Formats: sequence, C-alpha cells, structure tokens
Amino acid sequence: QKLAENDARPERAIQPTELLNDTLRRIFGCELADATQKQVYRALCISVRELLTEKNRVFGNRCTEKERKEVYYMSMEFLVGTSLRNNLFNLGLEAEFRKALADAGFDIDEIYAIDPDAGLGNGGLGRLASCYMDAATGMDYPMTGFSIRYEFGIFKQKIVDGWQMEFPDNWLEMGDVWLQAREDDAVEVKFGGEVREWMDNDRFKVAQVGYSSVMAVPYDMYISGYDSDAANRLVLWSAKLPQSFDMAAFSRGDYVRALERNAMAETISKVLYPADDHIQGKRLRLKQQYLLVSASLQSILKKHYKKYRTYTNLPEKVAIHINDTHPALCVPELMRLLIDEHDFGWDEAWDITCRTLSYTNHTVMSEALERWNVDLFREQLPRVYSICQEINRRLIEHLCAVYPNDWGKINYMAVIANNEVRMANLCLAACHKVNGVSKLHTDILRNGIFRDYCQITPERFLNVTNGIAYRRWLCQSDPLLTDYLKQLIGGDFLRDARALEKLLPYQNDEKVLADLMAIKRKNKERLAALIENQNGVRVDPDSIFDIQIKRLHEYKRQLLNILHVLYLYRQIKANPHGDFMPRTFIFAAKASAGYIRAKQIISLIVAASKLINNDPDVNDKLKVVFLEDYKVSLAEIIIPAADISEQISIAGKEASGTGNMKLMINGAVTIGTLDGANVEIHEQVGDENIFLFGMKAHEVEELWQRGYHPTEFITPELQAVLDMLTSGVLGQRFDDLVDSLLTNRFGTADPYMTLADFQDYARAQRDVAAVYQDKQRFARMSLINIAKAGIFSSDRAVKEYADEIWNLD
Ligand code: 26Y
Repeated sequence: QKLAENDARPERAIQPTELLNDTLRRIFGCELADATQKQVYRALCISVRELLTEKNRVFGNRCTEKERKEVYYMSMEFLVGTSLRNNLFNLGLEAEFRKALADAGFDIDEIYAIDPDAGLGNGGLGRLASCYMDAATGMDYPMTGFSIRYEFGIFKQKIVDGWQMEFPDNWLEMGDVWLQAREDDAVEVKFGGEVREWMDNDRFKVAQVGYSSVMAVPYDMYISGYDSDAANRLVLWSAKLPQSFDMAAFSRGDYVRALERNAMAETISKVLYPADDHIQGKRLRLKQQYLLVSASLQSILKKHYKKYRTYTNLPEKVAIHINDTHPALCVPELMRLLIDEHDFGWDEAWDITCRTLSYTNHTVMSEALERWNVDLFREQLPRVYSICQEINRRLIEHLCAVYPNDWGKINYMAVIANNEVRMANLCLAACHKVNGVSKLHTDILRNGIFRDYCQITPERFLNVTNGIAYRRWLCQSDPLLTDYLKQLIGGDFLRDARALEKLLPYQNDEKVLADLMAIKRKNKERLAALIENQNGVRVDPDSIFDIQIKRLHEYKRQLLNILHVLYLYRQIKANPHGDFMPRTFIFAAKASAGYIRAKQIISLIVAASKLINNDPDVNDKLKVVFLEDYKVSLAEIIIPAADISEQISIAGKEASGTGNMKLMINGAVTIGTLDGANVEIHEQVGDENIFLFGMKAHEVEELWQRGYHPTEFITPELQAVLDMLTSGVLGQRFDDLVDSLLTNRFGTADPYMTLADFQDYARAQRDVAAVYQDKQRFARMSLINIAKAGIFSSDRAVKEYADEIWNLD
C-alpha cells in the first residue's frame, strides 16, 4: 500500500536509465552499453548522492525558514554499513533501478556487493548512532551527525592458525563515492601551546598562544530516511595540515622537522581506535576527540549566528547530544568558544552550555569509563584544561554545600581528581539530561554509579531504551519475510513497526506457521551456502541455528556458550545413538587487538569447531562455526537465518544490546539472562516465548557480597569439559582460560560468573531442544517474537529523545 503511494512521489519522474547514462557521460565519458561494473557502481552511487544532496538542500531551507530547532549528534563512531541498497530502498527506487540495470545486462545484487561497509565504529554504540540518523531522517527531524572520516575503519579480521589477526580496512578505495568534501568550510583546531591572560580596555582576556594548528575539513555523507522528504547529513572531519603550516620551522631551515609535524597533523584522522573494552589514555585519541568536538561546535555556532545573529537563544534552537563520553569535551569547548571567542561571561556561558548539551551513557564497566591524565590533557589542550579546572572548582564549592564534609562523595563526583580528568563527571556536571539505554541499565545508573548526582537532580535522569532501524535489519535483509508479511498483514508495518502486532491473530494458523518456517529455512540455506563457501563446513539447514554475534568481551560470555557446546559434544560422544536434536552453533566476533583473553576465547571456539566438525561420531548432530570479519553486511545475512539468539551476558553488565532486537524482529527466540534490553524483550513476549536462565542482577550482586567461589559450581560433567581445555585434545592447551575461571592468581577467579550460571544455561538449552522438537510450537514462539518487536524500532527511540531530551518540534 505504502509502496504504491511511493509511486506518486516526485522522484518517480526519474528515469533510471537516463539518469545513469547522464552520470556516466559526465564522470566517465561512457554510457551503460560500454561501462564496466565498477563504473556503473560509481555512477549509481553518485546519482543517488546527487538526489540526496538536492533533498537535503530543500529540507534544510525549509527548516531554516521555519526556524526549526535542530539536533547535532556527536559521536566518535557511526557504523554506517553499506549505503547503496539502503538509499535506494528508502527512496523507493530499488525496483526500478534493478530493472533498468538488468535491461542493460547488470545484476544489481553484484553491484551492491561492491559497496563497502563504512566501518567507522566498533559495535553497538556506533551502529546505534547510524540507526538513529536513519530514523530521525525518516521522521523528518533535522539531525546532523558529526564524526571523523577515519581513513581506516574497524580492522578486517582474519583467523590465521586459529588466532585473530588484524588487517587495515581501506574503505575509502570504493566508499569515497559517498563523501562530498567541503574544503571551503575547513575549520582551524588548536593544539598545545599555553594560556595567556591580559587586560584589554578593562576587559579580562584569555587566549591560547604558541599552539599548532590543524585544519579540519568536513566531508558530507547524505543520509536518507524511509519514504521521507528529508535528507540529513553525516559530517565527517578529516585532519589536514594548514596551508602555511609552521613556516617558522621552514625558514629556520628545519625542513625535516616541519614536514614531520605536518605528517603528525594528518595522522589524527587516520584510524579508528579498535578498543571498546578499556581506555588506553593515548594522546592521539584525545586529539581525535578534540578535533571532532572543536570543529563541530565551531561550525554549529557559525551556522547558528548566521541564522539568528545571537548566541543567547542557542538552547532554544540547537540540541547537541554527546554519545557516550567520547565527545565530552563539548562541555569545556562550548564554554571556551562562548567566553573566549564570543565575549560571554562565565555564568551566562554555563547556562547556555548546560541547556544545550545532553549525554547518553552506554557502559557501567569501570575499565571503559574515560579518564585522562592531567599532564597529557593540559599539554594538548591548555585552555580547555583551565576551563575544566574552573568547572571543577565551582562544582566542588557546590558539592561542599550539598554534602558537607563528605569528602569521599565529593572526590567521587569531582571532574578533576587523583591527577585525572573524568569525562563522565564532566557530562554529569553540565548536561541538562542524562540517559541510560535500557530500563535495567538506567536503574543501575540511578542507584549505582551515578547515584550521588541523581540524588541532587533526579529530574535530569531518564531512560531511553535503544532501538534499531528495522527497515535495514528486517525489510532489506530479509526480503522474503518482508514480502510475505506485506501480503499477510498489509504494508502498514513499513511505516509503523507496531503494526507487526497484526501477526498475532495468526499464531495458531498452521498455514502461516508453515510459511514462516519455509522462509526461515530459505534464509538458513543462504547462510549455509555462505558458511560452506567461507569455512568449507557443511551445515544442515534443518538443525537449530543457534547464533551469538557481537564483539568479543568476557562479560558477554562467549566462553559460556562454547563450554556448553563442548558439554553437548561429550554427551553425544558418550551416547552416539541417543536422541539428539541436531544443532549448529554459529559465532562471529571481533576482539579488540590487544585483548589477549578475548583472542584466546576466539581460538578456543575455532579449536572446538575443528574437533567437532571433523568427528564422524557427532557429524549430523553438532556443528560449530566461527565466521570471520563480523560486520554490518555479514550480520545482515546471518540474522535472518537465526532460530536462537544468544544474549547471555552476566546480569548487570550489558547496557542494552541491540543485536538482541535485530534477531528478535527476524523471528529468532532469545536464550538469555535478564540483562540490558532482554528485560524489555521478556516483558514483550512473556515467559512462554523466551528461554531465560541465570542469576538476576541483584543475585549477582549478592553472590559477590557473600563471596564467590567458582569451584563450588563445578559438577563432574563440567570438570570433564574443563579438562578438555587443558588436556590437548583441542590441538592446543587453554590452561590460561581455565586458570582464569578457577584461580585468583590474576585477580578474581571467574569474574563474569560463567561457572555459576553454567548449570542453568545447560538447562535452558535443554528446554530449547525440547521445544524445537515441536516445530509448530517453535514457529509460534518465533511469530510472537516478530509481532512484539515493533517497540524496538529506532523510530520509537528517536521520538523519545526528540520529546524528552532535545525538545524538537
Ligand atoms: C573509550 C573506549 C575504550 C570505548 C570505545 C567504544 C568505550 C566503549 C565503546 C563502545 C561501547 C559500546 O558499543 N557500548 C554498547 O552500546 C550499545 C548501544 O547503546 C549497547 O546496546 C551495548 O549494550 C553497549 O555495550
């Protein structure tokens, strides 16, 4: 129905063949008849980009005319994935271009395959930013994303001799077609030097002197929204040396040193930091963050002043969102710009800053909470540091009044303490709204790590449960299911994900359940083909596809999963002719390059897969697959094929998870702990349609209090599994991993309580197998998961941000 309406939209006047030929003539001097596939790819992308450029111009003008409030989403990561198919789908042009290309002898799917993933992020946080850009655009909100144009995004992962190796991802080779440079809008960003203060006609003046400059050049990537007149921009900053860089050094004859410093300037935007597990406190990372923040704020203020000729109404017309603490420098930098460059006094600048900024927290893991060494911070950002000092001084003054003599609390809440600048406290001190990303996570912020701030101003804290761009994660990645749903329940769900509930009345309809199973089976065949192609392993599409795909972290407990796989393996070996529901366990995960324990877990999965897949005793019953180089485009193929979604983090640690939502909306049933957004998934589907296990967050806490002794949880069967790791039957020994579970030698034994939750996990997995025996019953669970997933649309999430945090109209 909606697609039919699409036909009436102005883009429909577009003649795909003419458009492509026109672009090909302009760019390559050829036409479809004699173009190469790569030329057609580039011409198609450029054509789409030009359509979006025009949409953005018109939309931008309309927003300016109406003086609409705009939101700027600041994030060190946007995990965009591929753009071509998404844009054509959103513009309602996919079918036409498919046909036009087919007429010219080109297969659009082959052209899609050329489109590289823009991997400008690590995982959940970066993908969330992209889902929110998509949703905001589809809902006609004026939203601009700001990030960095990393030359190298998240590394390419290869498994070599069972060990993860990292290789550079040169995405710009092909991905540059999506970017439009705006050299004329380059902005100067200053590093180093010192602070100078003086009096100018009775006015106190401050400035940074003796600094080195870097130019930040903006590159625009246009973002489309589903069936929308809007097009928004993701602005990616690239570091460039200024024209007259360090002329002094040149004239001193210090030629080599001058060029060295030039090279340094341009390394700032070279590569995405691939660690999402712990902070490293690296100078280059701080420079990346400041480049993003300073360049973005300067360009925001410039545009604002051009429109309104004042900065005092900034909070009414502009919302700036800080995606985790990575862009927390927004707080002191906005203060600096208002005070040093635009002559505001402290109090007014502070009021504007607080009312303009808001902050989302994505983690409670203390290793990942950003802190900067004071000396490093002061060396690179002397003026910003002096502003942080003043923020801290006033904060402590205030806290002394609120919590007199409670020095423990005051120290905990300080922005600068113990020789470090703490970025979360900087955000908490300033932002008018602070949110967590699921109900449980927000509770933990309120009652746990941010308790003291929450006590003073509880009204600033709120929850916005994460959401996903389901038009990518369902409609585009599972066209079979989407087409089927369209004819069964109509196309309303394309506009409004809650309309998926129209599926519910079919939960006992045998025909519908059979159709859904047939579609799942097709998607499993597609994944099986990919697995055979990549790993040389044949897997049975009739087996349960049990899937855990996410970054590798100990708290996410991929180790629990693989230990259980080995436990099943031993059961089958002990009883080869027993009744066993055939299962395929599929993993994909990147480990941060320096995270050895995580890499060991990958090795264990790979070693287990070798042993199991080559053992004729278990062959038709159990398979294990590790797919390398997990990324958005691979996820789009895996997710539609999932029967079971593994969401098994230790309760209290996964802020939300978003893969859980993507798998759910594709009909996978969750096996999981009550952690992150699993809590809300459970709320939606009820006990009957999820496999819950393990300790609750408060039980985890209580066990810590009582004292956790992992050995108490080891049964003989579990011991036998651990013995497999140390005996060498896996082709290598994993003594380190077993040690980490059993002994306190390297800190706490089994810090993620893998052994404590093992028995109940095995029980829940037995339930999975039992339910799956009854195909209909399982299909009904799957249907209910699809039907109830609408609430996890990023449309809902973005609307909550717009209403509760950004105050957009
Ligand atoms: C500071 C540096 C070490 C760092 C870099 C990246 C720290 C964290 C990260 C990324 C964090 C991240 O991706 N967090 C995930 O955010 C998702 C979106 O809110 C959540 O669903 C998920 O639970 C959380 O782990």
